[in-house]
Amino acid sequence: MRFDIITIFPEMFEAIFSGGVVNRAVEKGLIEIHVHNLRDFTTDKHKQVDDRPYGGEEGMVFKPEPIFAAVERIRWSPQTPVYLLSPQGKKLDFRLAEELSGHSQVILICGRYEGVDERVSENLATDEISIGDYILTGGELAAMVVVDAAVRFIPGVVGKEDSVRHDSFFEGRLDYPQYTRPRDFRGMKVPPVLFSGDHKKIDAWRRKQALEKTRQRRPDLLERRTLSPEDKKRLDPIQDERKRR
Ligand code: 4FV
Repeated sequence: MRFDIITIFPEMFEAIFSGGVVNRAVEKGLIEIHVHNLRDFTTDKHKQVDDRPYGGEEGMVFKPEPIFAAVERIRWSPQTPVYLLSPQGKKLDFRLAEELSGHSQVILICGRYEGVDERVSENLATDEISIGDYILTGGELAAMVVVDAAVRFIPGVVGKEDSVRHDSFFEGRLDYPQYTRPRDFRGMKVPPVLFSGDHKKIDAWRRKQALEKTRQRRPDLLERRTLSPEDKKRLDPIQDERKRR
């Protein structure tokens, strides 16, 4: 799978993709990440990529010409999805991340300043993606998040395949608590069940904890999924316990 990223700050990506799982995946040839400088697709000697907004207003807007030129040069085929990172986009979640990982090429456009000429979104981009309801100074960080979330779905990128399939969100719940040594840190103890060696008990405890955390922090996730009778049973005592309090 190949990501092509269009930005005026290509150097921002060097650091991010020079280590960790993503870098290892590149070295293993499982993925390719190509970062393109938008200025290389300008035709004027000032390599102008932005201009003042029509209708007046502060700030600058990215011009359409360099972006269209870049995408038309980079794109392998009309099937290649082109995403503009913007706060107006559809929210990135694990489903969208997995969908992206299914393409052989994905192009990501990173905006800056007040945004990008609307004709890019209307006539060039397949869609827009947002990583959250806040305004960033540029689309670069959002593009990094998209790449990092998507590559985990590519076989061989994350050590234990099944760990992706068992990603908490896959199962519509948050993750269960994790602990490591020491068993007692400043009187804060690891739940004994976790070193009981009784894996049935451990799994049940983890499931209950995950459901409890999901109910407390992300009840919306529970609404979206049908709970198995076991999970229902696991949850109810918690409900009753809460009612008692
Ligand atoms: C953003 C987001 C985001 C908007 C103006 C870049 C900035 C500037 N991108 N999810 N939230 N982009 O805030 O993706 O051009």
